[in-house]
Amino acid sequence: QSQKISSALISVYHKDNLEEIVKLLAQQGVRIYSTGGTQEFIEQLGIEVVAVEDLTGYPSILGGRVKTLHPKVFGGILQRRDLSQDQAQVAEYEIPAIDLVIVDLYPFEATVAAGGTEQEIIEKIDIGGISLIRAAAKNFNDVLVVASRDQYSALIDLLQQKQGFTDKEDRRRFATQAFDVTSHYDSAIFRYFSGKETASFKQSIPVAQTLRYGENPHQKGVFYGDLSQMLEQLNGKELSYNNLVDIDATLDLLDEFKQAEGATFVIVKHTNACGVATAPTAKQAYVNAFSCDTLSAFGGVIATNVTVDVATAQELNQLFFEVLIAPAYEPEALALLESKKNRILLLRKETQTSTKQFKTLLNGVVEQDKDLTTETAEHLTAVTNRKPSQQEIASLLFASKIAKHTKSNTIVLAKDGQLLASGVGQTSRVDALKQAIDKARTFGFDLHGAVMASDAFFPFPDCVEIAHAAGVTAVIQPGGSIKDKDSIEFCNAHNMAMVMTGIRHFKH
Ligand code: 93A
Repeated sequence: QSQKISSALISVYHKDNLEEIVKLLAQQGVRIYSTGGTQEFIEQLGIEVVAVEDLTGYPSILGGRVKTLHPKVFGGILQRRDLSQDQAQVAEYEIPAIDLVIVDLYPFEATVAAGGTEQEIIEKIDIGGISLIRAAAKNFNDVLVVASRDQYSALIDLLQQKQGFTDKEDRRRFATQAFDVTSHYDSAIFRYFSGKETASFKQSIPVAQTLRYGENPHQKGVFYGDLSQMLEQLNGKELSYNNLVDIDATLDLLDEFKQAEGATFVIVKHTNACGVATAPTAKQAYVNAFSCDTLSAFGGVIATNVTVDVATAQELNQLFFEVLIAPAYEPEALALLESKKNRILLLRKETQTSTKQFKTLLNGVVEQDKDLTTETAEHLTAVTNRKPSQQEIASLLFASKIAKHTKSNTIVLAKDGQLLASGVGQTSRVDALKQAIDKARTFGFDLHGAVMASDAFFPFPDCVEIAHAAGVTAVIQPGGSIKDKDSIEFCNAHNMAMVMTGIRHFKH
């Protein structure tokens, strides 16, 4: 309901832009109470103002630490105008109502940013001001609160438009902003005390680690989270921002492959796989993964789901890599690998990675469930006359796991538990396929009998045409294009097998 503002308490650190407001309030016959510095400022404008000391009957004490913290002030703000018990009490104790509270808090963050001493910073923790804001916001039913100078122009508009009256919606809107101000203020104090940064979105992550830098040396970087729950570092330098990004992508991909199906090695560069292989032994899996792209593997992040033995360590030692992650290392293998000081060796612990993903954009955060759907043989619908062989089905499922973790648009070519090549992050699917074929040839692979996986449907039959010409015999894709029929017809005419999954795996 509409209520007239009859009294206001103004306590502001910065006095700028206050003039217009107090003049307007004075014009509208509002009684103004104020703290020391603010009171002086208002008096200088020739406007009548009541000192808060005169209201409370107490001076400002402890060097200003206690100015407004008094029942006459908080009783004035928090009294419920429509509650007879409250009104009886304020009459008994002679507590006048306060209808408007304007506060500009002590500049805590600015004092920290300016490199103030501990004592200066502590003194800038506002106690009375923040309490005034919280009290007024709590009692938005009766009180209008202005918690920051950013809201001055909104206040002026409101005072002018409604001639000193406010509606409950107005007061609730201002209260909402007030709680934003107080929570931000207290978060800044927490950050200072804990010596840590906290995530800018409202998810409290207790542990933060300052990184040497972000993606590039001129960018600052912080990791919010507790890495020690997932990984134990056995050797090497401090993990960098880019290491963390790649390790995350590497583990997500590796987790697609179960140990029971054989030893798997994945090699990742810039979040995309440049080598993946599953084989009966760790050494064979590594050798096959490495042979996929012997150039890109240089400086990569490598992970395996089996113990690193001596034979595998000897192979690994011939490559310069950045990070190796394994569930276990044979002692002798570890000794061999540790001989190169800088290389980072990590022991994977048995922890689940989070099922949620966040990304900042447009000054906000988007959240989504992680893509945790993995195709199995039951997901596959054969849509061609020729059904894929058991061997092809195994390769198709293998390829689709890699495609799911590769930047879109992607095409993955694979055969018998080995990634042959992929096209990554292309703006067209045809480009992704051409890149994959070209790469496979560069590293000496014969694509005859290889399979192709696509993260999303084929809008035209061009991809199956090009794949067939390169030797590909079976294809896995979600399906769902209005031109699926054209791709299927081409496959039927050329003895290719195609399966559809109905599951798209964009990764942008
Ligand atoms: O030290 S305080 O936390 N103690 C108080 O009781 C109190 N009341 C208002 N600081 C307090 N304030 C703050 O004083 C306000 O938030 C504002 O920033 C400042 C205004 O003081 P002055 O009017 O004396 O310049």
